[in-house]
Amino acid sequence: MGPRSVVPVTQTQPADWYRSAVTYQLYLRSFADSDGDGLGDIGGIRSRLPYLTALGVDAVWVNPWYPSPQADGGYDVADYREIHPPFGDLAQARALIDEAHAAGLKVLLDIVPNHTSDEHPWFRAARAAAPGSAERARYIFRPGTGENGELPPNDWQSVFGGSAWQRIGASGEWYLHLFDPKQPDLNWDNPQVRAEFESVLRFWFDLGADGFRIDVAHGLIKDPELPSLNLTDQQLLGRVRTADHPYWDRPGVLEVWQEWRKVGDSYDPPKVFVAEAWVQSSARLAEYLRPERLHTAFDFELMRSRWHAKELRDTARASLEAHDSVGAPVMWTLSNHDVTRHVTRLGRPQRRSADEDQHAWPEGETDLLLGTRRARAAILYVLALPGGVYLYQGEELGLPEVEDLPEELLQDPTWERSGHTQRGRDGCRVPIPWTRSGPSFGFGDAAGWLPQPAGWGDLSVEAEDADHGSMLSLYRTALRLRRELPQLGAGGGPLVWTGEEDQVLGLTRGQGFICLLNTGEVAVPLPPGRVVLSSSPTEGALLPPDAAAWIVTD
Ligand code: TEU
Repeated sequence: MGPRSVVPVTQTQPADWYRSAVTYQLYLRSFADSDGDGLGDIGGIRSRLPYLTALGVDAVWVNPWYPSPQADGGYDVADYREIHPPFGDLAQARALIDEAHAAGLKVLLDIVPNHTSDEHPWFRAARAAAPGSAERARYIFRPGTGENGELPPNDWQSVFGGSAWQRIGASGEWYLHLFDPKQPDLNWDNPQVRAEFESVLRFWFDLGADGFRIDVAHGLIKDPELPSLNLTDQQLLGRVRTADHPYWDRPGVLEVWQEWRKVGDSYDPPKVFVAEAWVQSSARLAEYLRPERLHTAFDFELMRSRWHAKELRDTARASLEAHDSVGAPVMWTLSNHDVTRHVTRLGRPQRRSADEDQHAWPEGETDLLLGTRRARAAILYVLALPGGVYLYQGEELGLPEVEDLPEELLQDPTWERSGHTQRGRDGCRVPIPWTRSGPSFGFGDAAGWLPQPAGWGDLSVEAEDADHGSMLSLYRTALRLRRELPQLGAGGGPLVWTGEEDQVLGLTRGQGFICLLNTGEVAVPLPPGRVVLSSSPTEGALLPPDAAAWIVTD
C-alpha cells in the first residue's frame, strides 16, 4: 500500500458496538476491595461504576472470577458456573451486570478453555481413575518414557518454566500442563469437553454477559502424536516456534471458534468474543477473525513495537490491512495483566522484543518521566486509529510497573517455576490507588494483597481528578473527544497515512482531523488547524519530542 492508502471502516451499527468500543480491563483482585480483606471484589466494581462511566469507556472485561485455588490469579478454574467466594456470589454478579447495563456499559467475562484447575471435579476424578478411563480422557495423560516411566512423555516446556508434564504419584501416568501443574490441559478431541464449554458460555450469556475474552485462544489443540520439539536451549529461552507447532496455533482450534460463534449468534443481540491469541503475525491472527469465526482479537503487534514512528506506523498498517482482509476491526492494546506496564516499558532503551516471547520487554534503566510522556502520546495515537481499544486498569493513572515487590510476596507461578530467575507479572497487578492516603490508598480498608509503593497517593484517582494536567484528565478528555468528533466517533472516518518519515507519523480520519506523533528528538511543525488535544504542551506551532496532538482543520 502506498503512503496515502485508505483503510475502509464499516459504519458502526448497534449490534456492531464492539467494532470501535473502548473496553476497560478490570483485574478484579486489584481494582477495589469493598469488604476489607485485601482482595478486590464485585462489590468494589459496583461501587466504582460511576468512575468508569465518567472516564468514558464503553465496556468492561472482568478477569476470571470463578472459584479457584488462585494458583495463577484465577486462571485455574475449579467451577465455571460459580463465583469465587472472596469476590462475591452469583447474585452480586448478576447485579453488577444489570447495573453496568443501566449505566450503558457492556460486560465481557473471561473464559479459560485450555485448562482447568487441578481442583476441578473433572481433574479430581481423573486423578483417582485408572489409566485409559473416561475420566482421564478429558485431559492429556500419557505413560512416561525411560526404563520405568520416570521421564516425561516428551520435551515440552511449561510457559511458566520447567517441564510441561507432571507425574501422578511415583509410578503413575503423567499429565500435560502448558502452564502451572495446577492447570492441567483439557483434551479438546473429547466431545464432552466441547459440550461442557458451550454450556458454560450459555450459562453466562443467559445471566446477561455480552461476550467473552477467550484465554489462550491459540492453544487447546495438540498434535495427537505429541512430538518432542527438540529445540536447542537457546531456542527454548527465546521460545522460538516451529511452523507446524505441536500445540500453538494449530488450525483445528479454528473449528472450535466456529462452534462458539454459532452459540454467540444464537442470541439477539449477538454475543461477542475477543481472542487472546499470541500468534506469529497479524496475517495468522486474521484466520481467527474470518466472519464465521471470532469477532475480535487483541492486537499484540503494536504493543511489541519500539517507540519509533516508522515502526509504530508500519505495524499498525500491517494490522489494519490483515484485519481488513477479513472485515474485522483491530483491538489495540498497550498493556494488560501479563506484561510490564507501558509507562515503564516506554521509559527504557527501546528494542523490539523477541517475537515469540511477549514477556521479554525492553530492559535497562527506566526513566519514568520519559515513559510517562511517551505513554501520554501513545494513547492519543491508538485512540485515533480505527477499531477498538482495550485499557488496562491503572494505565489511565499512569501507574508504572512495581519492580521492587519483596520476593516473599511474589505470587506469579513464574517466580517459583523459573527457579527464582524471573519475577513474573505481579508488578503490573498491584492494587489501584484511589485516594491520597489511607491503608491502601483507598483500595480498601486494609492493606491490599500486594503492597503499593509509598508515593502512589500522588497517582491516585483523588490526586489526578483535580489536576488538569494529569494522565487521568488526558484519558477523560481523549475519550470524550473520541465520542464527540464525527471523524472518530461511532466508527469514524477512513484512515489515511500522511507521510513516511522515520520519527514522525501523521494520519487523518475522514475530513478535517489529523493526529500527529513525534518520536524523534526535535520538535516538528504542526499542520495548520486547531489543536484540540495534545499529550505535552505545544510550543508555538511546534510539536515537542515524544508527543502527539489531535488537530481539527475545519
Ligand atoms: O495468558 C496466556 C499466556 O501466558 C500466553 O501469553 C503465553 O505466554 C503464550 O501462550 C506463549 O506463547 C493467559 C492469561 O492472560 C494469563 O494471565 C494466564 O497466566 C495464562 O493465560 C494461563 O491461563
